[in-house]
Amino acid sequence: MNMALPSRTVREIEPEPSAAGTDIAGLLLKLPDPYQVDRCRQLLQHLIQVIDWQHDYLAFGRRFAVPRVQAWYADTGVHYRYSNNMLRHRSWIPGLLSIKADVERLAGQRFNSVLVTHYRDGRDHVTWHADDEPELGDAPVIASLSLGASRIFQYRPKHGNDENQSMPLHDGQLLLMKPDFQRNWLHAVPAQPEVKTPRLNLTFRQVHQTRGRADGK
Ligand SMILES: O=C(O)CCC(=O)C(=O)O
Ligand SMILES: [Mn+2]
Repeated sequence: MNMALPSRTVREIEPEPSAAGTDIAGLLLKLPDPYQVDRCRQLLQHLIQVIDWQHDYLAFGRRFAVPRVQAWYADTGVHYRYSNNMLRHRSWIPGLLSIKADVERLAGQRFNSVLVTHYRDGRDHVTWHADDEPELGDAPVIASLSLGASRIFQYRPKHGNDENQSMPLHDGQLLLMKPDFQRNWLHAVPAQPEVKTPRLNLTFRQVHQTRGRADGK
């Protein structure tokens, strides 16, 4: 995860609808919503309860917290270093496996892992970064499902002085991030103190570099 400082003004861009979904500048694709509102509410409550949330990270021998809580579920032997913090490997649970199957069907892609992020309220956020770690391969496709509170998703080119762009991500929305998005752009979910309710974001990923360990941890 490469961090950069937030700044600059915000510009809304025009999405282009197509059969597969709504294309945004060839970088992002809004796929059809996988679930109705009631199902989204159920999933939000269920996942908040059953996920084995990680509240802090161990890096360079020190423990520290980030302004959100997260969990990493993946196939056995699949590991991922995120912002230099090794997330603890968790084995799939039924709730996440069934969402994965729905997301894979809509995205037309297979995934072997998911990073689940719990924004407990509008104070939780994630700063500018790209999900461009080598283990995601040269052409990472990431499917991002949002549940719960609507939050602003910002993005901007890695290089140059172009304006920030932004769009809201609402309850139940599924967004496909295409390879060029991670290669050439940064993204962030800024703090919105006025938001008082939780949001979950599930980013389904295909990790290529795996390490075999007998215990799968
Ligand atoms: O919460 C979101 O919509 C994005 C989260 C994100 O950027 C990530 O998990 O890498
Ligand atoms: Mn990201």
